[in-house]
Amino acid sequence: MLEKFRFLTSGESHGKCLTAIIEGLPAGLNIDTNFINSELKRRQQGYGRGGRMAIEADTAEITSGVRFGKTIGSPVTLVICNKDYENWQKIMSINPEDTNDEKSFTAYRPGHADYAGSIKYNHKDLRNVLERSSARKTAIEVAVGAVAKLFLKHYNIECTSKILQIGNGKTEEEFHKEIDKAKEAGDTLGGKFEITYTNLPVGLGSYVHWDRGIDGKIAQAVMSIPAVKSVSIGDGEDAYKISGKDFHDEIYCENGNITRNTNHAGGIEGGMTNGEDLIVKAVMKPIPTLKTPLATVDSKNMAETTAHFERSDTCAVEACAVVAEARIACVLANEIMLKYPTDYIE
Ligand code: EPS
Repeated sequence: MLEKFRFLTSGESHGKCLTAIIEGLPAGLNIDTNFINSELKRRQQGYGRGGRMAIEADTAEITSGVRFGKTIGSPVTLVICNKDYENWQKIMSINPEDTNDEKSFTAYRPGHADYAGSIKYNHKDLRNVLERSSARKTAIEVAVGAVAKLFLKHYNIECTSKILQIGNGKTEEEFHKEIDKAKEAGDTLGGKFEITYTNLPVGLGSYVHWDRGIDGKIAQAVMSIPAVKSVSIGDGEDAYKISGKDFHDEIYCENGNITRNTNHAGGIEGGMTNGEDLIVKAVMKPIPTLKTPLATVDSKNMAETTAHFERSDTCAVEACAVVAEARIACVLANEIMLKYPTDYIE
């Protein structure tokens, strides 16, 4: 769907590294590696994260496309090495002679990709599904999103995000209490967050075809983050209970400029940005890997059992918001490139 700012990522959760190749960046863009790494650090933080984050200190190495701090127009390659690979070399080996079942498992985890993924790719060992379906891959996506954010900064487009709710908690103190409670019970928690992008030009996206609406592109980008189950724009999730008179943002003129007193539309009308702040809300479901495992079936004999437990987080909503910022940055960078095509920037 991203026509101009394109990227592919690869890498397994406990494999050697995560890689991305980004294509479409103009030459001359300043690439601040400290910024990329600070975004990676943000993704690793948040109350409720688990053991893996204590092992990793994610940093991205740039191996192509940048010279003396600026893009040169060629594809940019980013690499994040998995520190934990040291402990998984034999288990994740690419050599057939190393075949072993040390970390194999066959009891599907409800809510995860295990069941459908094993049928789809004909895997007996669910480890083969877990490794790529893991949210670990969002690390490299955040690195790509950081590059997109650097591109957006060139146009003074900035981003903020906040957590709206975790469990029943609506303040930071309550979030922590809810997470502590869930952890004690061997349970997990999801939550709701909001991303805001400011200073967007009018007219990113289009109404002329169903696949060119920027709201649809953003929804796809955020919905496909592991564990995200709902995405809405502005007050979209409450729109069914508000009448037209109260929902739509009336238009005024101040010193020759269009102004509004409200932004229920979240900055998008007719599939296009309208110059107001872009507001995206999303809900992450509770992480499906549970210490107190749920009922399931063992694929090797179809016997009823309990799900496989893999080390996991209690809550990763803060990290999820950082990932959503990154995914939206990629959509916006693509739209800017479509609207203002250029081979270089100064
Ligand atoms: C994650 C890395 C993973 C998990 C988590 C997110 O590492 P590991 O499996 O070694 O603990 O901590 O992913 C999930 C819980 C999941 O269900 O996908 C990361 O880097 O964010």
